[in-house]
Amino acid sequence: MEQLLQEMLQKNYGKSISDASNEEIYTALLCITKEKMAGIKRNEGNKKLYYISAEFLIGKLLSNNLINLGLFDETREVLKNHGKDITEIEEAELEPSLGNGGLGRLAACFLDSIATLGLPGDGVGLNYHDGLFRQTFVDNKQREEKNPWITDNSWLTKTERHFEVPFKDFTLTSTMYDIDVPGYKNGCNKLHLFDLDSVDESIIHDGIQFDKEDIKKNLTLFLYPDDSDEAGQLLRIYQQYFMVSNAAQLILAEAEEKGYNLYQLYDHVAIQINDTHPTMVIPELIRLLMQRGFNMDTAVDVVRKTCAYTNHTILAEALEKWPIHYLEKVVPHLMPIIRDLDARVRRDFHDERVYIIDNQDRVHMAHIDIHFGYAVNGVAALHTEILKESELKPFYDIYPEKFNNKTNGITFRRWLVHCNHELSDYLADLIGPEFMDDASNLEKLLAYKDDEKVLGDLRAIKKNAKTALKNYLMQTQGVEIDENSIFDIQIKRLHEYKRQQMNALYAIYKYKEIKKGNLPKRPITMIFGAKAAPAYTIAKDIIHLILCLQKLIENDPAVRPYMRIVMVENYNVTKAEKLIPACDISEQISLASKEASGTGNMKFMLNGAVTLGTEDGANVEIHELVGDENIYIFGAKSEEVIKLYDTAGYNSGEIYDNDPMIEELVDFIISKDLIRIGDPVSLARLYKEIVSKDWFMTLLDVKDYIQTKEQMLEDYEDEKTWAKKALVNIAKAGFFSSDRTIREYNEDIWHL
Ligand code: F55
Repeated sequence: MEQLLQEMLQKNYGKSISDASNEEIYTALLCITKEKMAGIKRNEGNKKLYYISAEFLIGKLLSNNLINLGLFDETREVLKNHGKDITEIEEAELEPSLGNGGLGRLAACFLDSIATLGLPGDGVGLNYHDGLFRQTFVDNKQREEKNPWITDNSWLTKTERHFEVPFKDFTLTSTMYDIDVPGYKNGCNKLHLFDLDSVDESIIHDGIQFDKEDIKKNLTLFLYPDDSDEAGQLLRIYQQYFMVSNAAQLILAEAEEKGYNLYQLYDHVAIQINDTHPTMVIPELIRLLMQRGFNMDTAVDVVRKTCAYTNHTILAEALEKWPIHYLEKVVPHLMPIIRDLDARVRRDFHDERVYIIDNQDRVHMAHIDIHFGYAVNGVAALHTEILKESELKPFYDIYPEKFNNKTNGITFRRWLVHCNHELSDYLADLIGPEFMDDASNLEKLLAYKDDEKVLGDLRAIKKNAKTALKNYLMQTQGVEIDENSIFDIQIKRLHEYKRQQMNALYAIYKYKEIKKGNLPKRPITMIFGAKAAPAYTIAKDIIHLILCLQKLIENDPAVRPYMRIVMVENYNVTKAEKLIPACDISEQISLASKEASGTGNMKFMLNGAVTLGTEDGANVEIHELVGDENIYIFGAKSEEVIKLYDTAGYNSGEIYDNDPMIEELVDFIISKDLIRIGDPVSLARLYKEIVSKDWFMTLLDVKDYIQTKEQMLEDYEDEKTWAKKALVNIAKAGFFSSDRTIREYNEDIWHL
């Protein structure tokens, strides 16, 4: 590596390693790594997976690629010998924000595991130039700005592949860009990102505003920020069709190049549809096969044996239903096929709940996937049960054999080895490095459960990570936190069902206790990180509340020494990598039944944090694995919640009226103390939402939540017992390796 780097820097800049800037070294390492990846073998086989996803939240790639290529330690050493620090060099890399949150990050973890297991499988998505917006805070509110990441030298490689994508009023020619995905000690796959040459970043103005109708200039500018903005919905359909038409054409082109018989496409190709965003690949493939001479019945049959669908949510508002007239405006040539598919369903099943086109002329995308794919999976055990028993019950009754669970996972290369070198090096010394190849080996750690030396070492590693985070927050946001305080962290998209507002009510509780003189034994640092969809008003109000509370405490010398709130600006993968190793308490407090899985919960436990959570999503499985002693569970169970919804039995106003403590906490949102700092309109809107609606039942669980969190803070003081909990969490995290998840996908669904 030393010689390669020297030569590259000499050639490009005429400089030595010691003289080169961090940016120059980063660029040189990027070029070297790309060349290495081009040289390793591609994963091949008789059957290949195409993982189609509107989002791939890949994060920065330099370190991860070096780790997977087995070059990381050497590179770090070489740099160190020349007075350079690899973590500072990584700062020069821009993070591509090609995802909203969990769904996009899952796709990225999956690509890593697919390559690592040596399976032939490529990702297919879009090359958003500005990704998801960059978040800044101005006047205690979120502001959105563009988030460019593509530079002259990047991980993208422009290819010679182009396809014609037909829309109603014009046809667009695509260009395919590739990013190499090296497996850990294994071969390479690719992430194919489609783009349009005519996209024009200069049409963006005032943050993230642009002409939504100028499709040729805007198609791949931004990632759809998971919002309800109607003006953006047509653009979203343009994006989706552009993605899947390219994917379908690529799949057929590769199959034809290999000489496969398209009538047996399913022997050579599996297509995974990541949520309903790529659903139009089904009618598009049917259309393309019919262009090649298939009759409709045969095309439907072949496509049905090729496509599988993953569901990531039961929230009704997140299940895509496109009005027919939207589709007619963008892709009229798909409508006859979609109508034909609907007619087939109506012919075979006399139950309007499973029709593709409903009586309001809307196309239910998930229904297409379930009828015309061969597998449907949820992303955690509880989630899959809810799909089978309630949300998708009519479909489960028809196709029980299609339904299966695939509990999510995370790649340990990024979420342990890369983000927490100290812990992973320590574990490798203590229990041997085998856990890197087979994560279940982490259980060997259980042998040290009562070993005081090991427990002390784990505490010291946590403390170092907390100090590193303290320094990072000082440098990036100018806030100073106390590394001896308890770090309590909630980082995830801002959504009412994830209940950041409940955590804020805890902050109000704690603030008032401190004001009353009930001082905690140890200070607490409450850290939040979350972006809100630009059109999601209440989510933005919750951010505003948290930022106002942060200010209030900052300016109160009587409270500040005992509690702090830090809202991290522009939460993203890079920030997650710094926050997660430093966490003591992992906040996973969604309303039971609403969080399909969660994957942050897995990252935290792997890094020795203890979960404070509801029995929701994968928390249920974490609970089963670590046992009652090593997790803090509170709140209503999912059956109870589902019943409350079914019977309209929840009334937040009643709870508020009858519980003086809750009333006091909620009233604080519109107190003089906060109104003085914040925007009265925003705070009043949030207050009203909670007392008159509270759709995600914050007030149902808030007391149990506060009590459980208080218990946790008390238990933290028994350092040894706490360290033991941390150890058990690390030891039991192996199940949540995405290598396990992908093995299951392959055994049960893909058969590569
Ligand atoms: C993005 C765009 C649209 Cl239009 C709708 C939803 C999303 C999105 O980001 N969803 C998402 O992240 N879902 C999450 O998927 C994770 C991976 O399966 C789960 O762990 C998590 O529970 C779920 O909310």
